[in-house]
Amino acid sequence: MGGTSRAAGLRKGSVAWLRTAIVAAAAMVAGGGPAQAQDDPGFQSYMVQLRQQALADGVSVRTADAVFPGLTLNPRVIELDRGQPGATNTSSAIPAFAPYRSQHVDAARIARGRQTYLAQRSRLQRIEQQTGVPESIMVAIWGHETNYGSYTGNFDLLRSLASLAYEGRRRSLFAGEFIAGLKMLDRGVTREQLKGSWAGATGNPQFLPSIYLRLARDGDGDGRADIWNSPADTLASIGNYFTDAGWRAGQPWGVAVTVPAGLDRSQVRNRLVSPRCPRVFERHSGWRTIAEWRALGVTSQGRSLPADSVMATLLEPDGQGATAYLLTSNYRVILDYNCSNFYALSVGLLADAVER
Ligand SMILES: [Ca+2]
Repeated sequence: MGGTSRAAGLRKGSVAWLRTAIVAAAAMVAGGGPAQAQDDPGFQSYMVQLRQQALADGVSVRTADAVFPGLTLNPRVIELDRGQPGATNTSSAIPAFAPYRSQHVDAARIARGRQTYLAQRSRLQRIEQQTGVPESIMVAIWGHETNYGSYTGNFDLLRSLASLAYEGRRRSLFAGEFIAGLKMLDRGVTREQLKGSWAGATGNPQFLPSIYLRLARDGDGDGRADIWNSPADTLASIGNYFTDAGWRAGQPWGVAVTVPAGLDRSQVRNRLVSPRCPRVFERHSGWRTIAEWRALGVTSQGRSLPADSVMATLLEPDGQGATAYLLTSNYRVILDYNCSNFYALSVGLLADAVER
């Protein structure tokens, strides 16, 4: 996130000039010579195929005609995608959570979160009443995704998604997101608004286009779900995402706990392999009720534990002897938003700090 697309800043000129400028910029990024300045021929022939696919899926000819001419490969996006952890299996060592926490749940982000919380209070209360999603969780998601809207990404979203689809590592995912992006234009979103991270997430909540189409909501009643400029629409959309993903009202995301030194971890080991992001879930214990955890000697570090019957897993992100967390099914909802334990823990801890 936070990268800049050369294409984005050049969008206002004539099509011919624009195309020349983009191709030149792309060639500079790629470090290529004049041969590459004609753009990648494989990409252009894939665009012919993608256009057919988009039209067959109901995208209007008008939108297709506005987007496809001039669409070029963005080599920078491919480079960033190949640099992703998981793209190539490198180190399997898991870093400690504590340094990540102090960097991502820092005083500035907490202070800004409190300001946002106070400024949006009446709106947040209304959404919490409707959805059961805590006000502080919605604020913390906004804070983590885009630092409360201060950086939402400058990549031309359709160019990024087309490039990722062409690259092919996850073609059906990105081709689908590209087509969903075209449908956003059909719904009245402007091409100027369609900017975001290199990986195709856009707006304050960093929604992928398919998520926008399915879950973005109009929170201020003007008939549009403007997740780029409207705090009301942003928060209503995040609340709706969490409701859809199964947030249970009245339960916390989790609680910081102390684990007794003698706890036999093999006894609470998780024996299931998650089909979805298994490396994230394999770090969790099996499910036990809060009453069972209590009986095993696990104690809260401050906040009260959920009711005895609530199910929770144990995560020890900094290893044995350090602060651990009992996590409810609501933690899984945060993981649904972004499948990383460090991300989800930080969202929960930021939310706790904001409402304290
Ligand atoms: Ca609106």
